[in-house]
Amino acid sequence: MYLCRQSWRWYGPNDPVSLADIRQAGATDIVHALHHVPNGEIWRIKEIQARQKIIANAGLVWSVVESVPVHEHIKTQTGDFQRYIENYKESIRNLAHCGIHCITYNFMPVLDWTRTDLAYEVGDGSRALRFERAAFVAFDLFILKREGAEAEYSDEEKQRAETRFNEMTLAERERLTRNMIAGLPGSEESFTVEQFREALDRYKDIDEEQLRSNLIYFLQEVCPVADECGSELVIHPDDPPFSILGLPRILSTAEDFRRLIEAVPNRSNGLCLCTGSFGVRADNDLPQMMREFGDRVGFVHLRSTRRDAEGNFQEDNHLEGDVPMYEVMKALLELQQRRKVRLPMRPDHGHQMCDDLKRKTNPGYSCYGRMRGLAELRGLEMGIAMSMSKG
Ligand code: DNO
Repeated sequence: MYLCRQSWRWYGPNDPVSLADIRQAGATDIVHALHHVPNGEIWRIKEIQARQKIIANAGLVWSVVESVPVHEHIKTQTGDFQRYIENYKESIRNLAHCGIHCITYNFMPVLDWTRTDLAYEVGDGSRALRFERAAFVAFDLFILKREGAEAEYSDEEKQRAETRFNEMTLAERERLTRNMIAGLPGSEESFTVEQFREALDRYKDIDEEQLRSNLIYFLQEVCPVADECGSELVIHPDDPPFSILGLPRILSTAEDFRRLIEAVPNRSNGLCLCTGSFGVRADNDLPQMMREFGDRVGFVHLRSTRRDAEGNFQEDNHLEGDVPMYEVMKALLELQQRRKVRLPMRPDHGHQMCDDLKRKTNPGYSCYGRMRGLAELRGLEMGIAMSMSKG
């Protein structure tokens, strides 16, 4: 049987979850990035190898990069973007030289993933990441005071946001601001409110079609290099999978990815199928996406979210919530047998729980929650695999 490669995101030597912890959780593969290299600069072979060595010494293998960030100038096609594209090509070559062929990236303007609450207490006392619509709208209208924002929300939403904002203490407002713009783990960017307004401003003339065409241009440039290296560039979907703060978003649905592979059919143009991100939209049929894009899926993030009618969502335990994990896993196993490959998957996010509640952790990336997630996913995988192999 071709089973998943069980992987785990590690943030580097300062990550409170050590490589030894990860090994004990049962993962074999590491998902990692050179977070200290500034966005846009080349990842040098020596630096990649130094990290590989640390990881190998712990009995693990660095097999996926998450992420080589795409510089904002590439997304907006301004400034020195052509140089950043050349640098990106060089990083692809250097990683391939070191035997690393799976590279994750995203094309979300300004912000990477976004949540309003990083410690939302759920019923069992553990803490989850949450996106609360009213708090989000309150941030937009009353903290950021974005021009034109009012026109984008219904009267009911504005009312709810105002009530919510008035109820917040100063400390809560500050925390919300930090959560929104100070950069979640892996985001690589953080802002003050003023800088954030400037960053948004750079997109005022860039609509969805323009951003999509900039992404296509980028891929037309880098994919031939990745093809040549036998590497894959797997795009991570928008999180949340809809436009926020007036910014265009172009990888939120199956149709978005379909358009991308039609425009750039190169073998290396792949997908990081993140069930938690896509799963926030009820119109994303995840098992079907796994089947349809099976040949392009190079990396899988498994997690679940639970949404409600008001547009809030929170991260759920891996086998609960709105993501049909059994169907997703079955489709993933089927495609691996068909393609005769073992794809890396990682338990994505996890609640802050048990001893991690007493420690400082990277939001979403604490040890126990992910360990629980991986254990559940591994059991699910084995159950399905056994019943498949027995006919
Ligand atoms: C969040 C992550 C994202 C992801 C990037 C990929 O937990 O899944 O930050 O790494 O969007 O470029």
